Amino acid sequence: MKKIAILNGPNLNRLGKREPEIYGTATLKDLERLVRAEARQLGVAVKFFQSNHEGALIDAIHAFADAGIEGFIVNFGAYSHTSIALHDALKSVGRPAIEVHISDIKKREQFRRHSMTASACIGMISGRGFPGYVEALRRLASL
Ligand code: CA2
Repeated sequence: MKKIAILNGPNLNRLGKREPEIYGTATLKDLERLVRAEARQLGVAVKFFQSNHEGALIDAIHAFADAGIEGFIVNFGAYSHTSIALHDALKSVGRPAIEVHISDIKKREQFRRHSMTASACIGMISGRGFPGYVEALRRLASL
């Protein structure tokens, strides 16, 4: 069975609590339920990890890769726009990753429009809400 890790970065544990006009009203737990349901259909094993800390996300990438994870779905939150270290962490494990953003970062503030981490990924899905994660899972499952 293919194994995929879903990594969520800073503040994504606050989903559903504020800014519903941008991120909706559903929570991170709801997102996990949605992705798990799709994973069952696809016959893929999924692992979830969320952290507000850059180093913890880097450690998780290394640990998941060493444990045999074959692909990553990543939403590094605001670290997407700043973190060369997370870019390098994805490069260091050499597994396909797809970056997901719930909101459309290209249509938001200037400082969100560029992703530092996307160039370490095989694709980016931005602005499609939670279904973006489901789409990313389908793409990785089909590789
Ligand atoms: O659109 C996305 O998925 C983002 O990665 C979400 C990040 C943001 O920094 C990125 O630019 C785009 C923010 C994560 C969640 O932030 C919250 C803010 C208010 C209430 C709940 C979550």
